[in-house]
Amino acid sequence: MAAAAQEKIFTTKIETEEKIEPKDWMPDAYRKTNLRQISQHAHSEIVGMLPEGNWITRAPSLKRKAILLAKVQDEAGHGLYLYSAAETLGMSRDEMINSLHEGKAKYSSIFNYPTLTWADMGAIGWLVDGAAILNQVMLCRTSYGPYARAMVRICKEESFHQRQGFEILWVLSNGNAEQKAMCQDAINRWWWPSLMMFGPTDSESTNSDQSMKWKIKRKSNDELRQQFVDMCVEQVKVLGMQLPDEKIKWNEKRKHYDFGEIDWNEFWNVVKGNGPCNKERLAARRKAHEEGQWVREAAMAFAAKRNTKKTAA
Ligand code: FAQ
Repeated sequence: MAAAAQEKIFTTKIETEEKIEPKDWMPDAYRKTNLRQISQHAHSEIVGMLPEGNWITRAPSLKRKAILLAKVQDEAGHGLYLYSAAETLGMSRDEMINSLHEGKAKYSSIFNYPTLTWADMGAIGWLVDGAAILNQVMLCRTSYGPYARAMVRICKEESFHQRQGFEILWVLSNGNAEQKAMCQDAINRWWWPSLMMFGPTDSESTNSDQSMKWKIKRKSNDELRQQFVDMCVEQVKVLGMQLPDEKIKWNEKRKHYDFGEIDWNEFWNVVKGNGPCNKERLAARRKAHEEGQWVREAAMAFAAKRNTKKTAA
């Protein structure tokens, strides 16, 4: 079929909300943008296991340990669904993982901050998973079929993650003076980095225009960030805590909360690899990958043996 005719079918599918599937013709740039975003998203899930994994052995009770363990395992699962979705676009998982380990691929800036106290587990669940959900609910309707379907299941699990985080903070906020202070301190440290998760402001977002036209993204970075601020301002009241921004104020005209300026220098510094934990995170990922080599080899040998038996039968 002629290129123009193929492009017409693709454009019509986008316009009529029909999903683009792996075997469909798609423009190269559409393939590349999806691959970039989905693989970055997968890397974020996998690197995102590290800050919380740090607290599994130090969780304050067996129940908290079991919940945190389940949450961190969920993140691994999310990474796997997303790597599988990205593989349908023609890049192998090995290539994606090498690119992460070589420091070439991006992952969310948020995971380059340290987890200093138990309250950070609450703040990550409430704020980080909360921000992730807003973005991911929109992605359940993204135009690339495998990505949209992966997001449906991920969102269900993320909403459990968010609630468990809020509950950790709720317990601390009803505790003694030290626990209340720990809760406030975690909110103070995670608030601004969580706002940065939505990406640069719309005027600086290089990919947004095209991604919105292709319906990969359905809402802009600033729209989602505003939705997040509006949601958190109400939720923090339940905790009896404060968001660390004196400029938060209801704007009757906009029907949204105004908020202070994000430190974009900090954001770009972290994205470029110079955040508080970037080097530590990549070193931990590389080490885990190297130490897991024998597991991958054993799994491959087992699969090959099973296949030989099936062929012989
Ligand atoms: N960090 O033109 P835009 C989670 C980069 S999952 C690092 O606006 P785009 C679950 C961006 O890649 C969290 N880099 O880009 C969990 C681009 O660079 P490039 C992850 C960032 O793609 C919870 C450049 O800046 N979620 O948390 C960031 O249109 C708890 C220009 O930006 C997703 O990945 C950033 N924050 O919009 C796990 C969702 N923001 O690639 C464990 C899917 C921007 O041109 C524990 N991704 N950059 O070199 C998206 O929705 C989009 O990719 C955005 C960025 C919204 C993140």
